[in-house]
Amino acid sequence: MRRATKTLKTWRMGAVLAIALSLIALAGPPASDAQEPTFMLYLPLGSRCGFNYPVLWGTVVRVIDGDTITMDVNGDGYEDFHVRYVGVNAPETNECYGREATVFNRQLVEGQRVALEKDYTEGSYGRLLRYVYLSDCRWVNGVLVREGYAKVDIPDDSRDKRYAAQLRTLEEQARWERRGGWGACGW
Ligand SMILES: [Ca+2]
Repeated sequence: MRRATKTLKTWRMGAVLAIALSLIALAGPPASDAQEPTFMLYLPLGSRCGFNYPVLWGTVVRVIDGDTITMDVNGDGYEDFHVRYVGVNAPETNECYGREATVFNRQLVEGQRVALEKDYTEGSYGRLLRYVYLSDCRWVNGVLVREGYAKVDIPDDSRDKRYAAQLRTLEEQARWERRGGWGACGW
């Protein structure tokens, strides 16, 4: 009788342990911060960016429009090339919300130190296609889409689809909330 009780207790403890272990297995390993920040729109200033791909740091010299900037990467203050944000398209300055997009982009990045990440396409000489991150880790391409200053622009035959799903999710949120051009221009 006594022995049976003890066996039952041992069995129970074993079961509890097995359940606990399987729960830990389901939860997976703790998330590494190296995997997340590329999709973060608003990380607190000073947080570390954990980039998944190589980036090139530089300073934004000039904002051309809602999706194009010029960069100084060798530190002499003069622009070295243009960067076109990849995966997104902001309205032209003569189109609805084009002026607003330019102003917003300027407030966001002009004079800022930013990191550039390439997807598949380099871009043509002097005009590189890149994802852009602020030093506080905000993802510029994503912010523009999320706030309704740009739409996702990834043609079917594009090879630059690394963050297509994330961009489309952000666009859906912007459209749902009628942000920026979605409300003002009936995109
Ligand atoms: Ca330069």
